[in-house]
Amino acid sequence: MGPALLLHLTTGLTLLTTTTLIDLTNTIDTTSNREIWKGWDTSLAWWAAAFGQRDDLVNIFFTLRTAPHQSQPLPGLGLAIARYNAGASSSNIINPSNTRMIVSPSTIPSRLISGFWLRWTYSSPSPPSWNWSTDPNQRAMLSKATARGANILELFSNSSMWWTCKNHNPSGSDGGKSDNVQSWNHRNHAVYLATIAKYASENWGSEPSATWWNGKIGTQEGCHFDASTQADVVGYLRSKLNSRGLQQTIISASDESHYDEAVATLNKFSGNATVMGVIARAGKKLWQSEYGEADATGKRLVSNLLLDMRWLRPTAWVYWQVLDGGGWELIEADNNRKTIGQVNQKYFVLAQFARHIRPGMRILDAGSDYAIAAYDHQVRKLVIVVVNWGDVQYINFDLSRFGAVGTNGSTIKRWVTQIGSGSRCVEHSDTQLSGTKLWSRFEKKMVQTFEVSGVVL
Ligand SMILES: *[C@@H]1O[C@H](CO)[C@@H](O)[C@H](O)[C@H]1NC(C)=O
Ligand SMILES: *[C@@H]1O[C@H](CO)[C@@H](O)[C@H](O)[C@H]1NC(C)=O
Ligand SMILES: *[C@@H]1O[C@H](CO)[C@@H](O)[C@H](O)[C@H]1NC(C)=O
Ligand SMILES: CC(=O)N[C@H]1CO[C@H](CO)[C@@H](O)[C@@H]1O
Repeated sequence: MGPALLLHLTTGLTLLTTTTLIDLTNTIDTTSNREIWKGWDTSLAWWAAAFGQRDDLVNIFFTLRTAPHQSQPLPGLGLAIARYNAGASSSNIINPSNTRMIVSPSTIPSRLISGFWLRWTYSSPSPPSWNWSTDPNQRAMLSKATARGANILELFSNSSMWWTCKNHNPSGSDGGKSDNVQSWNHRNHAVYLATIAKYASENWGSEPSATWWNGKIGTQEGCHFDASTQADVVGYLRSKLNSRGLQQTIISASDESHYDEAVATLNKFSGNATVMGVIARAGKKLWQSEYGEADATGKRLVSNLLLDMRWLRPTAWVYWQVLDGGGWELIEADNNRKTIGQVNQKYFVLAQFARHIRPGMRILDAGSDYAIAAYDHQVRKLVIVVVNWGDVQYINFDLSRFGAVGTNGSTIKRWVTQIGSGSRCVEHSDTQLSGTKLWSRFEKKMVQTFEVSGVVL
C-alpha cells in the first residue's frame, strides 16, 4: 500500500502544479518590419583606460569565442561597436598665464580621460599643442576591438577640453546647470572632435561617427550644454568634418540621461541640426547610447532592454561600463586598483541577447513586452528572446505567419539564463518544432533564447 499511496501523492502534486501553469502564446508579427540591427556596444572610457591592454578582456567582450575568465570559460558577447571617449583632461600648464586644469575635490582620478588638444594655440594637429600619444590604454582597446571585428567606432565627448570650459573644470560648470563651454570655444569643440575623427580615420584604422553628452556630475568628466549650444556645435562640427573629407561621418545628438529630456532637446534643435520633434517620425536612426544601472542580477537589464526593443526601437544598444563596481558592471572591477573580480549574472542575461541577435538581422515584434524576435535573411534563422516574469509556465510561440518554418519535429536550440543566480547561458537541444509552434517551460525570472532554422519570412 505504501508505494501506491506515494504514487498517488506524487500524481496529485503533479496535477496541482499543472493546473497552476498559465500558458501564454505569442505570435511573431512578420509584418512588423523593424530596424536592421547594427550591433551591441560598450563605451570604452574608464574601464578601457584602466584595462585596455588586456587581450582576455577584448576576447570576452568583442568576440563570440568562449574566452577564459579567471580560468572559467565565458561565452563572448561579440560586441560590434566601440564607443570611444574623447577626453577633456590634461595636466599641462598653459603659459604665459600659468593656466592649469581645475579638478573637483570629489573627482575620481580613473574617471578623467586624457584629451589630445593641450592648449589653445593651433597651427596643425601636432606637438606641442596636440599629444597623440596620450590615452594609450583606451586606444589600445579600441584597436584590439577593431582587429576582432568591431566595425563601428563612435567617438563621444563628455566635455570639451578643460581650457575651453568657463571654469577650466572638465567635470562641469559651477552649479552644473549652466553652459560650461565658453561661447567662443563652440567652434573649437567642433574642431577638437573633427580633428580626432580625422586622425582616427588615418591612424587608428577606424572612421568614427560623433556624439556627445549633455549632463553633469562632479566625480567625472561631464559638461552641461544648452540645446542651443549643441545645435551651434553640431553646425560647426558638420562643416569641420566636411572640410576634413569626412562627409560620411554621421553626427548624432543629443545624448541624454532621460527619454523625456532627449525629446525636449530634439524639439529645441533648429537649422542644420533639425531632427524633428519625435525621433521615429524624423526618419532618423536611434541608438540607446548609454545604458547603465546598479542591479547585478540582470533583472532591470532584461526588463529595460525588452521595453527599449519594443517601444524605443533602437538600432544599437550600448552598455555603459562592462567593467566597474557597485553592480553597474557586467564583470566586477576596480579601475583605480586595477583588479578584476567575478562575473555578474547580468553578463549572461545580456549574452542571451547579444550572442544571438546579430548585426544585419531584422528586429521583429514578438507580440508582447516580455519577448523580442530577430530574423536573419541570409541563413533563414529566427531568434526569439523571452523572459518569464510570472510563475512557472509554458510560453508558446506561433510562427504560422512565416512563409515557411522548418520541418515538423525539427530540433530547436535554446539557451537558458536564470536572473539573479543559477543557469548561465546553458544550451539545450530538447525542444522540437510542432507544426508551426514551439514552446518551452519557464521558471519564474528565467530568460530563454531560441534559434529556429529554416524559417522563411
Ligand atoms: C603625451 O602623452 C603621454 C602619454 O600619456 C605622456 O607620457 C606625455 O607626457 C604627454 N606629452 C605631453 C607633452 O603632455
Ligand atoms: C559623462 O557624464 C555623465 C554625466 O556627468 C555620466 O553619467 C557619464 O557616465 C559620463 N561618461 C563619461 C565617459 O565620463
Ligand atoms: C508533427 O509531428 C508530431 C509527432 O510526429 C505529430 O503528432 C503532429 O501531428 C505533427 N504536426 C503537424 C502539424 O504535422
Ligand atoms: C543636412 C542639411 O540640412 N544641410 C543644410 C545645412 O544648411 C546649408 C545652408 O543653409 C544647406 O545648404 C544644407 O542643405
